[in-house]
Amino acid sequence: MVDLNQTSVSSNAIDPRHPGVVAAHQRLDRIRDDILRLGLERHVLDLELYGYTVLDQIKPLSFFDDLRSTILKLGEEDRIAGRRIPLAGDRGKSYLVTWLLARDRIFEEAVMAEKPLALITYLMGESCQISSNHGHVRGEGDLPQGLHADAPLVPGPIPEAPVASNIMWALDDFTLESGGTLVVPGSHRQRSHPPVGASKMAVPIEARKGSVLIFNGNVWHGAGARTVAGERVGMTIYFNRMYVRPQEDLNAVISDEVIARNPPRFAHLVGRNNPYPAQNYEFFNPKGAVYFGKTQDAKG
Ligand SMILES: O=C(O)CCC(=O)C(=O)O
Ligand SMILES: [Fe+2]
Repeated sequence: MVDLNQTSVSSNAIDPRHPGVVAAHQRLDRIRDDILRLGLERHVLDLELYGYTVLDQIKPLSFFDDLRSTILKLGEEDRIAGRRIPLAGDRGKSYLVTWLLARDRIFEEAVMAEKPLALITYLMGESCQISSNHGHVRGEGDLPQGLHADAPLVPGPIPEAPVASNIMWALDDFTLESGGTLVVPGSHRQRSHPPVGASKMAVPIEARKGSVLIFNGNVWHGAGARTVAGERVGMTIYFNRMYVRPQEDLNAVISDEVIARNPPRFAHLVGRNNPYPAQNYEFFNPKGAVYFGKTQDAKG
């Protein structure tokens, strides 16, 4: 039994549990301990009830400014190189800036920010990995993004344990007018892609610049239309389970030097330990062997 009240257990009692069961219970304890230590209980309740939550000011505002200016600088480099990715057609103003984690050191600090990562771990388990790290620049006058669940290529009914979940850093104010993210509260329980007309149920997430949004990937959401001048910049760190193919092959481009300067979990997050794909005529990557059992547990 998990010791929910943290009362002491007699030290010479023989634990009848299978070691795999002990490990699964210890995983739950670690997730719970982190949530309590970081004071995130209310956010867990939000995630359960609504499928998303908003964290305030987990870093100084200057860090959000630095992320924003770095994303805009990289987006400009993409434009000059002729590879900028439009989000609302060639005539639209909105665009995506991709592969951020591989392009500037500042994004490593964002990825390892403790509170959002603890909430993602609550949703996705300890073994989850980064699928992509994107800047989302929304300009005035473009149509809203279609509502969707972050479960691309997955046929419904989508799994209850989300295949992906997202952290969205609000690098500008998120409001209805600014083109903030729209969401259908509680829709993560439907386990489906949004039906036609779901946008009539959507509300804007109101979040000041300096906030960080966490979404269960099963919640129906999408960028709203910006109706005021200027740009809304957001940054996603998008996580998936180990069995999902990542949007960006970060493992292939992140060097051992970058791995060495970060906490141990970083290596796992970028895919160093994924059992697949095998290399060098092996059956699977041996570093990933340990995950075969535990990833079948939603929190594993
Ligand atoms: O930009 C946004 O507000 C949402 C982006 C999003 O949900 C996505 O690209 O999957
Ligand atoms: Fe999304």
